[in-house]
Amino acid sequence: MLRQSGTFRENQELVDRVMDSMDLERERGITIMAKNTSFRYRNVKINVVDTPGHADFGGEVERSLNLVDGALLLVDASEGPLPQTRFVLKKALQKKLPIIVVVNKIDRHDARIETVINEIYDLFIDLDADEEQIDFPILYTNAKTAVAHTAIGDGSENLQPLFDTILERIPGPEANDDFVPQLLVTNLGYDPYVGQIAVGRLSSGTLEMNKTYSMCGLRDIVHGLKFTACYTFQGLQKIKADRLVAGDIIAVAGVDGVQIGDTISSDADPRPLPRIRVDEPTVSMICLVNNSPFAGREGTYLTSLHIGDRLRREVLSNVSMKIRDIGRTDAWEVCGRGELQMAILVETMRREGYEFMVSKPRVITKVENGRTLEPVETVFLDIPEERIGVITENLSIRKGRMISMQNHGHGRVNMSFLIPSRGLIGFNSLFLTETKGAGIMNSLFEGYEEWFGPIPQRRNGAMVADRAGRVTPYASLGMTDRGELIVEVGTDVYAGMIVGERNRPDDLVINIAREKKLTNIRSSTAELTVVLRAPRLLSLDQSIEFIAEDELVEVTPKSVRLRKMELDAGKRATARSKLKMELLEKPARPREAANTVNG
Ligand SMILES: Nc1nc2c(ncn2[C@@H]2O[C@H](COP(=O)(O)OP(=O)(O)OP(=O)(O)O)[C@@H](O)[C@H]2O)c(=O)[nH]1
Ligand SMILES: [Mg+2]
Repeated sequence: MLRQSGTFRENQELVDRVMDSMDLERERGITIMAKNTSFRYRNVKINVVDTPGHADFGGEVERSLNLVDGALLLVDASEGPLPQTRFVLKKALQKKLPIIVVVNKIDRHDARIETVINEIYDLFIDLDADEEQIDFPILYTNAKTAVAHTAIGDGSENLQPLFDTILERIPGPEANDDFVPQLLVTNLGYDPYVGQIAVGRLSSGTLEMNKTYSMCGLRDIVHGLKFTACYTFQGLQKIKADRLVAGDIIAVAGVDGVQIGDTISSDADPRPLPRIRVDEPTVSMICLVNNSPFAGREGTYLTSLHIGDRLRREVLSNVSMKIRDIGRTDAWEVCGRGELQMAILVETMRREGYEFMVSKPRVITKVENGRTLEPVETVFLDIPEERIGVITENLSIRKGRMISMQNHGHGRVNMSFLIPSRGLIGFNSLFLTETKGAGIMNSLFEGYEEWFGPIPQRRNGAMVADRAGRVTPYASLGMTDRGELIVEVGTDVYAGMIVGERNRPDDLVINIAREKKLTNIRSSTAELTVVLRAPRLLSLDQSIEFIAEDELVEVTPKSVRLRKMELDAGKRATARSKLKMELLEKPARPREAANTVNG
């Protein structure tokens, strides 16, 4: 769209996936943060907000809906609508936004356009769309070659049909320059020259440099505000402007302490808009200052001051995340919408030079009328037929109830389960193993239901180093039939660090730094032929999934290590037997006010 609308000069090189500008987005191939851009078509300025598709980032999508007057619903021509399509469409329909359906990837050989369109109609009906909304236009696109069709095979060679449909179907903003200015702050950004910037849509009125305004916060209104810079968006850049007009997506700098949801308005007659509401976080984890024996070796920022500041900064720009004070100076509870969102934050901080530790994510429960409630999700699976048994068994151990099963007769089955979110924590890697990578899983938050009862944790125990040292080939070989190592030969370990997954329940404390005793007898040829199996090195996401309640992931810019919370094996043994009883039998007592219980 940017290229064909002439936003870029002919000779200017435009990289692919230009909106996914964060390193992590490019590496993972997903959009994480909503971003906006604009282009001109037939002399109309069109602002575009690109939103993430993954369910964990629903907060971004919800918030972005405040910026726009219509939505393009992108559906894959072979996958059809996904669970998260339902989530975002529901939110868009509630806002009464006109929808344009875009069936993309029509070039795929497994495209099944007609069926997909029927599925989209079903989805609209299911979500109680009104008649006008159901009367959506459909475009067929190949985003790779940048071609849109109003009808398949209509000979179109560019995106003009899409541009025209946008102008035709999506009304311009109903905004009046003469009214009192109202800017609902929807996003926060940071500019190295001007500092914090507030981004949003100016619903009405104008904003100008050198005039004074007010900021309507959660509790009070601050008067006498002056901007240090005003911007509009053009292509991928912010352009300085002296005057901002109603209806446009804009940014202003110089508003100290501004938060998402605040309204910037007239100084004399402040009129706050309703604050942005997003669904509550469902998952939390504890983030701690690193106190491992290796602390401080690899990170730049490690103190509780650094980490606390960084976490508070995250909450300012990420509405679906919250930080709770847990009455300690070296630990915080980070609450968010899912495991992936948590892992992304940890990875981002690590790249910025932070060093810290995190606990296993757990669900946030509520207490209502004396009953403990927990978040539940529907999980949608598409798996090979022969894996039905093992997947069903694993999900029912995790308290999943099957809702539907469809066998289409070509060796694959679609199933859905209602399951407590708790049961899905750490399920992803097991699912990938059990389906040998041939399964597709999607989940969708449904709401809160009564506590489902105990769910067993990781089946196997950990292999834990009993002393500091360096992993030797000899000791590694000796562990071959005890389980699987997760550290390479030559890795430095400390006492209490996890070096492998045992093939039986309960932890095994081992000396992984053992050297072979020198003897004057030559080793037998049989011994020489034993090959050391490569360790299973865990990614950050896998490490977070792997750890149990009494374990931590130690994260530094260079390493990811797993450890027991209690490094002393003797103390662990006593604590463990006590904790196990409490955790498995019943949900622990909710902490006062915080409404959180141990999973
Ligand atoms: N064959 C084909 N591939 C496409 C088409 N459009 C996009 N793709 C590919 O699909 C993949 C995903 O594209 P993205 O643009 O990241 O998809 P997205 O919807 O933004 O994904 P999220 O932001 O993570 O929700 C990329 O590898 C694209 O090259 C198309 O029309 N045809
Ligand atoms: Mg994207």
